[in-house]
Amino acid sequence: MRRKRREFLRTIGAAGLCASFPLASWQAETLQQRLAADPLRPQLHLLPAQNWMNDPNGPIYWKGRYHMFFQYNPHAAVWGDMHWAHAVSPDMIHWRHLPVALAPTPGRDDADGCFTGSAVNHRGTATVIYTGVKAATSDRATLRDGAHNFREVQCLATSSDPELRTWRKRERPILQPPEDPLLTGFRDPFLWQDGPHWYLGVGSGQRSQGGRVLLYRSLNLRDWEYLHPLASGDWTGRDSVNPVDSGEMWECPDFFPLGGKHVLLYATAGQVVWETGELDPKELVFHPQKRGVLDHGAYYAQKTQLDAKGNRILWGWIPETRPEAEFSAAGWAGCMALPRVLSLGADGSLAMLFAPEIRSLRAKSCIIPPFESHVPSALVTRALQDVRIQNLSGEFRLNTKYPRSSVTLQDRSGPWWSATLEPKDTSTAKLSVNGKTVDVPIVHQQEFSVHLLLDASVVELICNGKHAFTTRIYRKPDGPLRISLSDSDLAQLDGLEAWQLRPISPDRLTS
Ligand code: DQQ
Repeated sequence: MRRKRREFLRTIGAAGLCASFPLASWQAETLQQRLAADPLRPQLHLLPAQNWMNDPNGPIYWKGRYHMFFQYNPHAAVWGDMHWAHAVSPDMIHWRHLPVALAPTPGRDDADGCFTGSAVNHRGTATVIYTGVKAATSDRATLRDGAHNFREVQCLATSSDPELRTWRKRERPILQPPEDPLLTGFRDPFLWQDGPHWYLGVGSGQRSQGGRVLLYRSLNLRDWEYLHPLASGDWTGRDSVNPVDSGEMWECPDFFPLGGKHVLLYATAGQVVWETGELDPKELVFHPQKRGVLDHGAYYAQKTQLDAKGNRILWGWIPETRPEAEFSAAGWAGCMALPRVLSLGADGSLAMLFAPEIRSLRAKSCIIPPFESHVPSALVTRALQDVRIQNLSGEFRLNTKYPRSSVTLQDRSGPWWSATLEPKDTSTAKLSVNGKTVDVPIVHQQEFSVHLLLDASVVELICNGKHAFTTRIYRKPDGPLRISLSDSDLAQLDGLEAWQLRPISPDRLTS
């Protein structure tokens, strides 16, 4: 079905009909106008000019510019026919779209999709390794999720132009999947280099056992030797047709050194998991010591890169949480999370902050410094009345005292977003965001620090520099957003900053 559609588009394109057919340009124009006026469409987050996107792919700092590739369906605002879209940025915030970097090649091993992968600098040449998929019979398929039977292989492409606009695919895959009837998948490669060797990890798993990262080694990125699993996890015990839903398959693994430890990230059962621990340098096996959830909300298929200063930057896909019929009709789906800087917390857990580059978007501000006990609450209440965020495009930072803290943002129609933190026991607190509650670990908690970035239907929250919770809200704004605190919350408040944020493009089409 998808193939037929592509062939049809190629045929009419070749006949020159696309350019001269007035209905096509009229339709494109109205879709653009509709997207530019859609108040739910983000204005600060990277997303394609129209249609569907998912995972970040191969982010790389190359010749002074940040390049981001991402999973993209050029035909519709639903998942399918995966291409690698491409955007470039001077600062990881302001993006310019470039032509699609990778498209499936009919007849080849990536005929049904160029899935997720990574980009590296190999002896001065930009090189991507990605998963190619092609429909296969069930016995040859490695991806069997109930809807598709795909055989997954790892493919390589290189670019020699400075803007990475054009990519040359190697004709044959560089890696075939292991012959293993229990294998639950074989995709989403990541790489690291150590001396003359390249190491490649591939997301995988075993039926009724759990997710795995399979480790390979090479000197030239083309010829690979299988070593063993770098890391292994546990099955949830639930039966599911799609092994990703039951923790039997790990998608989008990533592995890197951080603060004297190693960090493993993987996506499974609808969440991204982080593990910090030690890499045994001889055995090349990862031993996790701590584990947590990277973001408790709408956040998946993470990927990291090093920025120009050597910081470990986290990217992720923010999916839609509304029904498919709604986002498909809207003409766009998904966006890229804003960059976050990762670090290792004092207790060995993963910590994160929004990348400082985001500050370049700040416009009008309202700052209420940390209060002295003698500041009359009437003054604070009056100052809070000045906080008005227009067009759902703003940033908030506030501190409130533990144990119980709550904050609400509201427009004329009532509460729009709210978060509460309250103790559960001595080592755990309950964090609730818009009615969804999760347990988060706490250590000697004194304060609740909230850092919030809101952009149309997306709210990214980082709480206490550790606990992230991304929310989607599909209610159109009714007037400016204001902050609302009860008298008891006001008594707990200990400083607040709010900024109106500037869009990254004038028309919500990103750039
Ligand atoms: N998305 C890609 C896969 C990956 C999944 C396909 C995770 O490579 O496993 O679009 O969202």
